[in-house]
Amino acid sequence: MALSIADLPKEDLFGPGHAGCGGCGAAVAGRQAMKALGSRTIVTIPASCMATLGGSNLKTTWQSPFYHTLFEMAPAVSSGIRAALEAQGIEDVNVVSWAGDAGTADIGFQSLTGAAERNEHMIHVCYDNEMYMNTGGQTGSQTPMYAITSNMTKGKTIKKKNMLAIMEAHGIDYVASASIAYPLDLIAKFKKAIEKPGFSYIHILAPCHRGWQIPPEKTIEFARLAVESGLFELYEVEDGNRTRNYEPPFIPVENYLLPQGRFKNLTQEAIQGIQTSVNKHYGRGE
Ligand SMILES: Cc1ncc(C[n+]2csc(CCOP(=O)(O)OP(=O)(O)O)c2C)c(N)n1
Repeated sequence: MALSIADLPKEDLFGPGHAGCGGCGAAVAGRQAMKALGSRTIVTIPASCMATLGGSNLKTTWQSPFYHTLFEMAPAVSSGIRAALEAQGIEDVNVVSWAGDAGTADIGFQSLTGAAERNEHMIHVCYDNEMYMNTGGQTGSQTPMYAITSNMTKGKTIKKKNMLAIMEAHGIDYVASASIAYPLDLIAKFKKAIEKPGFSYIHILAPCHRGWQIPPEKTIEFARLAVESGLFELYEVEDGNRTRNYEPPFIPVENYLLPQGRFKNLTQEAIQGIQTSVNKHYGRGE
């Protein structure tokens, strides 16, 4: 049966009172995910906005243990925590590494691929804001082509690396994409991941209004436009079976791209190229 809002716990185990920017997409993702994960969860977070906004010194907004790791190693630390829990016979704790796109796809990739290869009993979350935001919005492998960043001021010249496909290729228990604009879908995916005996990977599109150069109150709206245009597909892979969770209405990609300041250099030719690749991906006519 489909999940409904009435099924969700009222308590918030992440926020309010976090130290992030108003309109932070990553914080919304944390709040939504914790509705499924619950307080019997240990979260490891590498260097990122989420590490900072989740608390520092004696304050934390996570209502569950949260461990700030070095940049390269959240999945390795999670693996160690799972081993320690197992050694103590503790089975009712979710172990989650929660990283930004750099902590997942770039600087953190070696520990992620190792933990996935071992099919560790854990969930890795990539909250993808498509830039290195905690250090000022630099380009990474998850930055889309053409996006302007603080170190590529004319726009990125290479394509976004497909992390979901890379993680699927590990043959892990569960792979899913999610968006903060579709909270019930996101929460249902966390509920599924908790039940898996091995490794789950959840990739959440979580816009950053500063990097994307959009109004802060439009974070959710842009997370939705990405999905509605078909540029960010909601799907999951279980036991090798791929399911699309939402059929987008296919609004034109330019409705999503052009209002964002980071795409202000987009040419009509580039927009057409992006639209063509979306059409091709979904098997739609030109
Ligand atoms: C080994 C290492 N290199 C660089 C840094 C500096 N650093 C801290 S956070 C960060 C960017 C993190 O980007 P991402 O993982 O995408 O998360 P976001 O900041 O966007 O939330 C960088 C480069 C560091 N702490 N450690």
